[in-house]
Amino acid sequence: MAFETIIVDIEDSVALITLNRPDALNALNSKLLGELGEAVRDASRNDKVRCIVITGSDKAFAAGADIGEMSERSFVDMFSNDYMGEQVRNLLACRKPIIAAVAGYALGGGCELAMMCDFIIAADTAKFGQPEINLGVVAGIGGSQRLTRFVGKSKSMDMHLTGRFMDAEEAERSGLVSRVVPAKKLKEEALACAAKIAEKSQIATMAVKEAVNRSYETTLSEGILFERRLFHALFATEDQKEGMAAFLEKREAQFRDK
Ligand code: CO8
Repeated sequence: MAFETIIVDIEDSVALITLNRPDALNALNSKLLGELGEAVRDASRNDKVRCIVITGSDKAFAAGADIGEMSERSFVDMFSNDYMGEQVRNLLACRKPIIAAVAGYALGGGCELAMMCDFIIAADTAKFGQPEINLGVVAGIGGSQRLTRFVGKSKSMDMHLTGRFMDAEEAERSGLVSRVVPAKKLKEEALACAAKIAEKSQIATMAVKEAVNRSYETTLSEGILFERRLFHALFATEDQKEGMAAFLEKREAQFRDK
């Protein structure tokens, strides 16, 4: 399927989705977020795909929601049409792992999109921010909630209230990103990481995603119980038998997602 605002490349078991509105620093308009949701849904349904990478350009992962598209809208329009609600739900519905590979600006909705992915690999050029305050608004697709969980209240308040940017080093130190790599190697490192994940049992990677995400939604004891039940349940899979047998036989496991 051909898209206008993103490019999808599927190689082996990894789908690489590149945001592609270079003239607007990949600003997220309805078309782009709609196409991204469709591409992620297609990848979810494609048995060949086992991990997804979302990336942007060297200059910008995404510089936010498209200000030109939003500026003249009314409250009634935004509210009654639930602006961007459906597109975001499509992204979050994906059960396969999604890595955000971020170089350059990840601002506003761009930072929020990166945080909606399962983890973020940053280039040393990455700059994160929630500068909506400068436009007289607040974050709209999870920034105030997710950034606070990633970096804590004090730094999140600082970012949202001042609109300042955080560089890659600070983002790693604060727990926003999992690792920082040289900009030139970003795509290569993200794809290698995705390929490594793609080698695992898909039943187990889906279970990991559900378990870790549950930690944001529930109490510690409920989350730990949920995790233990998932752990027990995986003993019903052939992949658990294969994984443990392979370790004991000192060989590579051959997972079959069964
Ligand atoms: N929307 C629309 N166009 C943009 C955006 C944007 N967010 N960001 C950049 N552009 C465009 C510029 O207008 C410019 O276009 P043109 O060449 O036609 O004038 C082009 O991209 C290049 O940008 P600059 O010339 O400004 O490039 P600089 O290198 O000088 O500056 C910056 C780069 C610092 C990233 C600057 O462009 C900037 O500050 N951009 C806006 C950042 C911002 O405020 N982001 C938050 C937007 S609001 C938001 O994200 C709310 C999220 C929740 C909404 C819920 C639905 C998604």
